[in-house]
Amino acid sequence: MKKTRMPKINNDTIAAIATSSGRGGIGVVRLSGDEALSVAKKIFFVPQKTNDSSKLLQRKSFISRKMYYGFILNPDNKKIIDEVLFVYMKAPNSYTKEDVVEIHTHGGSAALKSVLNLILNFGVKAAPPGEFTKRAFLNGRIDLTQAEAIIDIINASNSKALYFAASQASGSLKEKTDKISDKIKTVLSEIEAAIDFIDDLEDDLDTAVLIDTINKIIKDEISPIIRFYDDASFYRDGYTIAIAGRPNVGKSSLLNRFARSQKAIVTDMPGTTRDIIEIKINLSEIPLILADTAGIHASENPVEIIGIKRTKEYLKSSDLTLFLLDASTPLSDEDFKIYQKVKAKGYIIVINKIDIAKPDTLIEIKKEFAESVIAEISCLHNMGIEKLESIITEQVSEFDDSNEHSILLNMRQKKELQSAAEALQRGVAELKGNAYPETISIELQEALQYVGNISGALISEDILDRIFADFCIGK
Ligand SMILES: Nc1nc2c(ncn2[C@@H]2O[C@H](COP(=O)(O)OP(=O)(O)O)[C@@H](O)[C@H]2O)c(=O)[nH]1
Ligand SMILES: [Mg+2]
Repeated sequence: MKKTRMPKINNDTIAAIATSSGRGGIGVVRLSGDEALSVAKKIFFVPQKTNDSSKLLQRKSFISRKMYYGFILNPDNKKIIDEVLFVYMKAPNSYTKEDVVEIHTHGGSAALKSVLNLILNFGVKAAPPGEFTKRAFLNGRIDLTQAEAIIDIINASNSKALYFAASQASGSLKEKTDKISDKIKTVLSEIEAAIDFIDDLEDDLDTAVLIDTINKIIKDEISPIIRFYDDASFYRDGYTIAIAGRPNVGKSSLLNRFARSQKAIVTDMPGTTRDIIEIKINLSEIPLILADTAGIHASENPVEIIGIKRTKEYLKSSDLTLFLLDASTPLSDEDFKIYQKVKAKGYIIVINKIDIAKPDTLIEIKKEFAESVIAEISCLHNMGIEKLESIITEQVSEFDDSNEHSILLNMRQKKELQSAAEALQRGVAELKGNAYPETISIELQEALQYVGNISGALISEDILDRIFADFCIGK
């Protein structure tokens, strides 16, 4: 496998607005690089007396990590742009390990942009997305798993995602991959020792023990983390729940109840909903994507037919279905047809309109779906919704996310781990076939490289660029 040297750091001084756009109490402009302080100093002025902006002076020296109060002035016309706080963080004690200056302005975009423009006029470069964190990585302050965890912290939409991202930012994944690497290295050293001394692998190497050790690395260390990615990826991406049922059972009404607003049109006319309407909510800190769908029935209307086709596709891809039935009308063939589509995956039977339920229908439904989880609700009168929410939460959070393998990988990290496992499997096959130790060694080295890619020990520049392109500007 091609090994690449660590990319070089570009030493230009960079600057960006680090806070998100829009109005806010404060906003931060951040600079990093050799010229950060010398440039920022040119536009920062402090009052001679507290609360008196009539006499402003340029400050010559700054103590690292001390907050200074003052004003940003346009150096050309000496007009005040904003009242700010100013902090200088001397290398290497900063986010990037370079000299960093942060200017805390008021949070309107005009103030922030004006300050940034002044800085850029001095030849400072506008930072591309992720450039600050990339420098933190290239300067060795954090490894790649920590850098990627910072994106996840920024993107976290719920406390669980935040928890996993924060534990990764403090090094949990790095610890894990180091452990896996160490185990591979132990096997590798035995095989490499054999390269120099023997011709016949079987005589001198305990092949059975080595095979067993490698299999254990795959089974006990790598596979559980990959499995956790598959099971828990909804913490990152959201858990998709389709609301399905025949026309007029109250699907759109239920979506609106979850949304706590009128997202979907509700009428007493069957076939109102044609497009799939998705909303995102957090239920007990689990991010859910709920989808209102077109009522499934035999329709002649070409638009509705397209909607029904989309609904059927959505049902196949969603994680869970809320299968709605109407307590006020007897079960129909349509209900059973939909049930056939729904039952292959996780579903909850939701009986709606219990405010106008027909006792016979209720009994019939409960008998028919005796084996299923059933919730009774009235969308119209907001009854049973909280109970339904807790049933959903129970179903979704059934799996264990508290063991040592509970590390929420991203797609890139998962692929590297998978490739490592495949390389190890090839190693096992070769051990079984009594291949030359050199050949087996190559597979194990490849596995090591893949594991190493996760923390970024040896990684190419284009992969790095792709990773950091996912960041926001100013981070
Ligand atoms: N009585 C009663 N009517 C309801 C309830 N939920 C929905 N409806 C009514 O049923 C009709 C169809 O509702 P809608 O949400 O559009 O159903 P959809 O076609 O499945 O999306 C509307 O007139 C709603 O007001 C309920 O719990 N009780
Ligand atoms: Mg509808």
